[in-house]
Amino acid sequence: MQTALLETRLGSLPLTARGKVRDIYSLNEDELLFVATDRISAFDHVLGSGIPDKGRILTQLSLFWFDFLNDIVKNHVITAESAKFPSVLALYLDQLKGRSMIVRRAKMFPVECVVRAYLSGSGWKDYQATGAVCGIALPPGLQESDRLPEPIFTPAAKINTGGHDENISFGDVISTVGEDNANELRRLTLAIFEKASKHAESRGLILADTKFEFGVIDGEIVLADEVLTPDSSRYWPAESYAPGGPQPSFDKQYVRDYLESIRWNKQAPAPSLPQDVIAKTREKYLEAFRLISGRNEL
Ligand code: Q0Q
Repeated sequence: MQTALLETRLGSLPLTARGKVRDIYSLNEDELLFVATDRISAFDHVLGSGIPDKGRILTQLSLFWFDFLNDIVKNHVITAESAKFPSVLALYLDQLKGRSMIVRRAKMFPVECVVRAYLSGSGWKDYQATGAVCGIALPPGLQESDRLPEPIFTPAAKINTGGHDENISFGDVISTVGEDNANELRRLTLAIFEKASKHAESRGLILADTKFEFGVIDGEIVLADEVLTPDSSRYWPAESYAPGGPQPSFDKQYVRDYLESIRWNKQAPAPSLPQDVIAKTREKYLEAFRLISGRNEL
């Protein structure tokens, strides 16, 4: 079994941000290096084992989607071809190849642009408590995982890098970024989702919800961060869809089932995974890439 890259070490390159799975380094005042490790998180914890090639697979998936959505919105990617990386990265290409991209530094909106076509996760929790999500009233009597009458924009504010985000109203978005930007973020979020979910559906996958991050480059709103990966989206296998309860995750179900089987109390330190769960989960990421991109090779 290949080894998983759990941590990047890029010498003196300044680390800008470290998420659960991705690390961002500053190359210069206009460019950042975005690296996707093989870390995997479940129940808001980074697990003790990585999934070999997960970072490469999800990076290639993001790149597919950025290109697929180019007719709707520009993005922050400069290049993902390591042969074009600056010489300062020459020593680290073995860590970076296929799992990193150089992006334009953007002025990021402090809003997680979430869109939901199905009732799940925090949306289901808010609906059970209030009959609404982010102030959007929904029909009574919906069950968990029900398809919504139409996809809804359900923004969130980042509380801190580690924890949960908090669902906010569209009015809160207006207060944060102004009315024009709020309308444009919602418009772009819904337009991107419509095109992406139709493509996913044509490949046998339900795109239940996803999260976009946008920024401004040269006065223009661009799509940033990662896009439509299983880490930022809920993908369900269409053939097993059955509303009335939680759906099997396309990519993390083996992990979740294992963690339930050992009765993990969902407190740190998060357990490691057995080899067969790692191998099967790697296969699911490859399957998602092949299904969505139509390509067999990374
Ligand atoms: C930027 N992030 C997110 C993050 C930790 C991602 C900073 N083009 C950009 C981007 C992007 N994308 C960012 N800043 C300036 N220009 C994105 C929240 C944090 C790991 C991965 N943080």
